[in-house]
Amino acid sequence: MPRLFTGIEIPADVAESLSMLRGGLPGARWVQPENYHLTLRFIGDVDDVVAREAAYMLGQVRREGFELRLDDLSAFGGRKPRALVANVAPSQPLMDLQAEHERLMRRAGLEPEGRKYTPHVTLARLRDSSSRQVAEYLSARGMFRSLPFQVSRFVLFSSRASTGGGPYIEEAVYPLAAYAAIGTR
Ligand code: 3AM
Repeated sequence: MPRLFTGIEIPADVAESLSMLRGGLPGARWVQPENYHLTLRFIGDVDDVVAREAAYMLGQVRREGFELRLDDLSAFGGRKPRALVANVAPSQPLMDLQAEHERLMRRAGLEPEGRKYTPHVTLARLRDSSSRQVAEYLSARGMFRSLPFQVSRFVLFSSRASTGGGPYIEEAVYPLAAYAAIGTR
């Protein structure tokens, strides 16, 4: 059974700036820069019929590309930190695209995602890092802000069955349209 999720790729120059943040946090397992991604909708372990239905549904998306920027770092998990992440500057087109993925995946037969969507790029998974070590790391790194980048497609990724994690495979790629013709405003 493939383990699937939809997401957005991180361009090489942004990935390089994120990779500079690796190191300096005990207990962190750093994500390989080629595996950085922005998850839109976790699908999970599904059979081939559901996987094909999901892939077909995603092909129905008709949206324009948009710009994103990563803005600031934080940790998920509070007192028991489990991930170090880069946050995404607020983007309505991103939230709209994510909401459409949610609707389409329900129509493909998946259970609703119970968790609120918090866009992020995971930089490290944390096993034994204390909240204090994370706070020290974050204050030492100061403010992180990426260059803006254009999102012109999204991807149906598979990860290792059951366990998740990279390397991720691009099962299908879905273009977002170029900006609408000049002169329509
Ligand atoms: O984007 P990141 O790497 O933070 O944590 C998993 C990973 O997130 C998440 O899906 C992404 C691709 O594997 N994930 C794993 N299990 C999940 C679940 N049960 C999950 N997201 C929601 N529900």
